[in-house]
Amino acid sequence: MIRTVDFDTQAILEAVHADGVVLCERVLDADRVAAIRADLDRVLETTPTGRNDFEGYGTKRIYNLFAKTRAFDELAIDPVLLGVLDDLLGHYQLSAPTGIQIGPGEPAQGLHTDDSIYPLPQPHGEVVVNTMWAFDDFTRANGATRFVEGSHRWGPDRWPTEDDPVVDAEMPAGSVAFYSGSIWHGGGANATDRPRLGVILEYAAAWLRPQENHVVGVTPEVVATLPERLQELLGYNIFPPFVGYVDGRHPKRFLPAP
Ligand SMILES: O=C(O)CCC(=O)C(=O)O
Repeated sequence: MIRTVDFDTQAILEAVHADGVVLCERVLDADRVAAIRADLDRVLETTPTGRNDFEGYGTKRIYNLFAKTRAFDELAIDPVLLGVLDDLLGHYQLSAPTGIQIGPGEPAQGLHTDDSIYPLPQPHGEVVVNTMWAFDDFTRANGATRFVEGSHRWGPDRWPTEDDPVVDAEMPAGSVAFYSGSIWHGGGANATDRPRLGVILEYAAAWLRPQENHVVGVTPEVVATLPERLQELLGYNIFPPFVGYVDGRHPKRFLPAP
C-alpha cells in the first residue's frame, strides 16, 4: 500500500526519497474538484482518443493544458508543491501537464519511467518529478495509476518482472500522488463503465528540454496574463547562468504588456 502523508513539503519529500511515490488525500475540497472537473469536461468534449498503446486507444489526453483551461494556474505554483520541486529539482519548468481520462475497457498502460525519455547516463540525480491529481476517485477497478514502490532506485539494469509487486494509487477525488521520474509506473486498466479522470503536472529540470513546447503552445498574450512564477514554469525562465536567453536577454522581456 502506498504511503499517505499530510500535504506538507517535508513529509512528501521524505516519502518520495524512501518509496519513490506518496499520496496526499483530499488536498482539493469537493467544490474545487467539481469546478475543475466542469472545465475539464468542456475541454474533453473536443479531445480525441489516443493514437497508440501508450496513449491508450480509449483514453483522452488533454495536451497543451495551459492553453485550454485556467483551472491549474494556482495549483501549478502551489507553495507546498514548489517546496518539493525546489528540493528535488532546484531549477525546473513544467514538462508535460496533461489531462488523462482513461476510458472504460482500456487495458493497463505499460509500466515505464518518466525520465527515460532523456538519454542520460544512469544513475543520475532527480531530473523529473510528477504529480497526478485525481478528479475521480482512483480505484483498482477504474485504472488508478500503478507503481512499483522503491523502483526509483533500481538504475539501468533492472526492469519490473512478474515477481515485483505493483501497487495501485487508490485515492479519493481531490487527492494527489507525488512521484519520482525514475519510478516504474503506468495507468491501470479501466474495468468499469465510467471514465477515470486525472491530471499530471509533470516538471523537469530547467536545463532539459520539456516534453511539451509551451512557448509555442500557449500564446504570449495568454502567458502575459499569468502569475510570474507560472510564466517561468512555462518556459520564460533562465537556467543560470544564461540557458534560455533570447537575443541575449531574459525571455520575459519579450512578453507583451498584459
Ligand atoms: O494515467 C495514469 O494513471 C498514468 C499515465 C502515465 O503514467 C503516462 O501517460 O505517462
